[in-house]
Amino acid sequence: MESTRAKIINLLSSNQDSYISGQEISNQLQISRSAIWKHIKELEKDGYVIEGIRNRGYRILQSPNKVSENTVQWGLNTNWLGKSIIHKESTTSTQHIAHDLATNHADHGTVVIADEQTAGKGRLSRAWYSSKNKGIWMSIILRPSIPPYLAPQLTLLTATVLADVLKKELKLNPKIKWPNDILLQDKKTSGILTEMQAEQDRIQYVVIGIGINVNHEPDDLAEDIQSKATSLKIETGKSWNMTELIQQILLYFEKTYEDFLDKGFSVIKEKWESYGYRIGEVTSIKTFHDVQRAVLTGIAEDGALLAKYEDGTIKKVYSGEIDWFGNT
Ligand code: BTX
Repeated sequence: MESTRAKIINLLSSNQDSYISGQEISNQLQISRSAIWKHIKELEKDGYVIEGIRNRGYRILQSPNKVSENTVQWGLNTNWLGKSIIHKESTTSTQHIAHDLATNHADHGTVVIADEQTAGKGRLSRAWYSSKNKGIWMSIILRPSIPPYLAPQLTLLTATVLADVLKKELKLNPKIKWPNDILLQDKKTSGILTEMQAEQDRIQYVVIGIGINVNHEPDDLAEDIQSKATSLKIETGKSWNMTELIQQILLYFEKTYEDFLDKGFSVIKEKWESYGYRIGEVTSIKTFHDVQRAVLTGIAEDGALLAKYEDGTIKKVYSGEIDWFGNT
């Protein structure tokens, strides 16, 4: 349930340029004027600068430059995504927390965010470096009414959301490297991990983990990834406000997810392919048996990569090794 404090922030932020009177807050939230005043004092302790003028009311002048449940909720324009936010300064992995919450009936759209992960997870038991206050380490709980075999589409969807935010809001030129790396200048700046709890024909819940390197300097990246990873700051030369970025991601995510449920996968497929790294180019694909040249043509409904071989056949690639950076 939304806290009273979050409701006050929402009310104030729906009216960002003008004041909202104590009486109106009191009417809408059914709490006393003195209770409102106490909540405002707590928000100020949280770093909010709130102006209160007699006979006019309150307005937020500035939100704190740190990620918290309140700061993310202030100005978040979604309808259902992020209505419940759990923020931790430090945790093993936001995926762990999200799984715990989801098995305990957390709502569709619950979001878990951490400033730092001490055991961040990548795919296939790989590690994901998540240093303190440098990036966005976040998990989204969804309860989609799609069959389990279509769940990989949610990873592709998430990749298009991140690429859209980087392109449209930050004016960068992101590429999506199949299946789920977001690249800037050929280097990984973001990864996505989708985990699911399902019965044979029904998804109980999905947890989508999103990691984005935001304000890392080159030296903040672990040594073993320095040559292949980057951050938004390294690429743009400036620091980014992580609260605003999270809000944008949640807003784009909600819209894209609704479009996907409405119109199906074709919208996602088209967008994914427009961002796809080396789509339309020839590369080498190494399978168990051999290495063959093929043109990468796009993605299939089940999330596989489509490759057209020299003999004209188009095959799905699920886990073949691709020579991404070679010139074929
Ligand atoms: P992945 O398996 O595609 O990528 C993991 C690989 O990426 C590692 O083996 C390493 O080479 C490289 N790597 C590790 N950390 C970073 C980093 N910070 N930046 C760039 N490259 C890196 C990708 O898995 C899925 C990542 C999901 C991370 C989110 S964060 C929130 C949520 N919680 C959690 O524990 N995981 C997800």
